[in-house]
Amino acid sequence: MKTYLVTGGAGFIGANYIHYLFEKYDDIHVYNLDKLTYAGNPENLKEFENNPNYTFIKGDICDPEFVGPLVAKSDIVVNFAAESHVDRSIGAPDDFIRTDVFGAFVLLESARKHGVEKFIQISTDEVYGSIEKGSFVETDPLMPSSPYSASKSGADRLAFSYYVTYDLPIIISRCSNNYGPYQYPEKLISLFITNAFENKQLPVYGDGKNVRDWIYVWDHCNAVDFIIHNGQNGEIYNIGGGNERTNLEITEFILKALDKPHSLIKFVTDRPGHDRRYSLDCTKLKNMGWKPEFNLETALQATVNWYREHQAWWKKIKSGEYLEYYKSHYGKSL
Ligand code: NAD
Ligand code: TDX
Repeated sequence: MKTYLVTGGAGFIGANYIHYLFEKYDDIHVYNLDKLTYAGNPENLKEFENNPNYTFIKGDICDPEFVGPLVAKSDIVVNFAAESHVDRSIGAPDDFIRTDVFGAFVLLESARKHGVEKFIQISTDEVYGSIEKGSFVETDPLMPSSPYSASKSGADRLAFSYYVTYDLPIIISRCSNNYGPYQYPEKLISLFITNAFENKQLPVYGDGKNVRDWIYVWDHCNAVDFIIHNGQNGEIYNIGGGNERTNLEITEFILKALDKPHSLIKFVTDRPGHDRRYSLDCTKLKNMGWKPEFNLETALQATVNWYREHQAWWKKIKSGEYLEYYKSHYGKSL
């Protein structure tokens, strides 16, 4: 029986990862430590509420008193908890520095004190910055350009330092842009699908030609599982979907899938410091035997279908009803 501490498990990728774990393993216990910020939603894990192998704990990764006993009980720590939206980091960077950097530090210190079998720091492709041509390999220098990616870079390198200095069993993953079920409707794909359903405009930043490499969230979860079992301590692994598309290409796909007109597209002022292109060289992971399973067009269509079938989920979020509900159930600290 392995015990996992998944932080940020009520968010988009963390929730999918917990679904993934319970689909794959019977003999595990999962502690899900999540602060339930605006992005955390326990509804994402409703089906596990009565599962004796699942424990949800509302708490902050920045609080060592809280984190210590949980880390002490866990074999594997997977740190997804973060402020994750670039636009929010431009408006108010404070929480990004606090959670993404200091929170990672608190988790690492607890791991140093109590010992763990594996500590996975979920980093991101954004730490490399933008690249015009070619693709980044794991040894390339970090050139983050937003307060979000700079915070993630801080945590990424701090985690590495705990491997070098304290010999902690750290592995760092750097994944590209995820899409799929349970994504908070503020990111490109989840926002545009839900806006299109409501016949609202789709705000494309700048000329819409920025390129992202899209990966279905299930493939990301699968890659994290793969590196836990096959990765080497102290190593970094790029995880990419191999699906580079411009934002306009993604937007057009969504409009077509929903049979909505192009007139919903609205070109708006560009994001400050907007990275032009992200691209990962994933040869390292490929040579170890991992590759993504999902094709972009099929999985994006499945994602559109998921949002069609789960309108109550995202409408509650978009209307503000969700925040009101959790404020009354979990107190004022949202
Ligand atoms: P998300 O914003 O949907 O979820 C983040 C979760 O962390 C939420 O449930 C939130 O409540 C929780 N959280 C925030 N602050 C916390 C704190 N102080 N203590 C405990 N919990 C806290 O984010 P996501 O898109 O699921 O991303 C998860 C991780 O994956 C992040 O570390 C992000 O940097 C990384 N990542 C995301 C992508 C992507 O495309 N979304 C790509 C690569 C890497
Ligand atoms: O309304 C929008 N209009 C628009 O044109 C939004 C929300 C985004 N965009 C553009 C900006 C980017 O070029 O779409 C692209 C994708 O934007 P986001 O969905 O905000 O993602 P990005 O900024 O690329 O960062 C994401 O991928 C890496 C995640 O949010 C990060 O958490 C992850 O680390």
